[in-house]
Amino acid sequence: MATAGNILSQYDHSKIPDGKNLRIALVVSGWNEAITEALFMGAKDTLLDHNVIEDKIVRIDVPGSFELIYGASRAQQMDFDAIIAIGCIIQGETRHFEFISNTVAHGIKDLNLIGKVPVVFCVLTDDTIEQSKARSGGDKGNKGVEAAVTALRMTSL
Ligand code: DLZ
Repeated sequence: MATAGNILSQYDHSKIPDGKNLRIALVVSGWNEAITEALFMGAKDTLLDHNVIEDKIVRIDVPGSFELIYGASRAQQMDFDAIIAIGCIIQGETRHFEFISNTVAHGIKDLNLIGKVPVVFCVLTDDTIEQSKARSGGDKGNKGVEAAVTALRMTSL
């Protein structure tokens, strides 16, 4: 699933729905914090740029990516128009990476099938921290920006 030539951080601003009446939750994992903070800031700045009111951007912190499912599930019970799940899972020496990555992807997919509020998947699953840096404000863009644009688009379905 190559993403070359599809860096969505560069997009046509005018084609994105206005955010002034929206309430968006950002569920943020604490693992690989420097990366998830950069993703969070990319997402938040993009929402502000599209007129979402700062008080209506609500951050919910969870310990790790595995807990994004529960955090997003709780957020679906609240009054949000969209939810962004932000995490960074980096390959280690064991198979933990696969279990967490697959579980989080399936968990968030399930929330989208069951719940009424769309949950956007902003979880990096990289082999190295360098790859994650490149995707959180480096030469591959910032996936937090892309997630915010996706969330805004999903609210208008
Ligand atoms: C345990 C673990 C490991 C090994 N690696 C990561 C990671 O790269 N990224 C991440 O977000 N979380 C990791 N975790 C923590 C799990 O997501 C979870 O928080 C714990 O297993 C407790 O449920």
